[in-house]
Amino acid sequence: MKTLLLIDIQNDFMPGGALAVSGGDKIIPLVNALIPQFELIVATQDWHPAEHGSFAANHAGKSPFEPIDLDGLPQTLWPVHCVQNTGGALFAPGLDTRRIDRVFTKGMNPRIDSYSGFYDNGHRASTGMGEWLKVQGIIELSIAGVATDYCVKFTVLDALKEGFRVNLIASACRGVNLQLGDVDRALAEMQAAGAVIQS
Ligand code: VGL
Ligand code: ZN
Repeated sequence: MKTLLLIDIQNDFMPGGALAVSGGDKIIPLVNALIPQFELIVATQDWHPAEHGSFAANHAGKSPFEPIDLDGLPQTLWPVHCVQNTGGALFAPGLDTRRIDRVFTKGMNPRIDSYSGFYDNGHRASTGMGEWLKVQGIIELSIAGVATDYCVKFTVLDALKEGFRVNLIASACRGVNLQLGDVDRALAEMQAAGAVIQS
């Protein structure tokens, strides 16, 4: 079954959002045009509690984008974003959500971040998405969304580790580029791990 996996296409990652990804809104018409080409549509949502440990605001004296240690793992601190049941966590306006068959949320445990749609950053807990996709008989995923250099990248790398064939639809992804070149490096890393990078 041709399957499209949409990563974190949420208000807070769109221009004007709390953790805006430059050009994030440009992917929406492309994603809407892709949807009719697929039989199964799965989406992830970054879905943090307000007290999440990835938020700089929850660490006295720390600022967004600073590195810290969070429960033994390196963590980049972020602005407060995608808080459960707030407008910033909603799917971006204009995204055609009618054919989304299943949504997997991630990032609910305040002690650990979860960039991948499959596992938290320590591979300590699964979201259930990989198991569910396998039960559906899915062997190949086409992936689009934000951010190329964080949640898209870690989802792609986990999908490959889980044995899925992966097509990354690069034109329908945008990244943060905290450091110049991060998106290009992420694309190279995904390709080296076995993803097919489609424009
Ligand atoms: C993301 C940083 C923090 C993403 C989520 O969706 O790429 N990035 N939380
Ligand atoms: Zn997040």
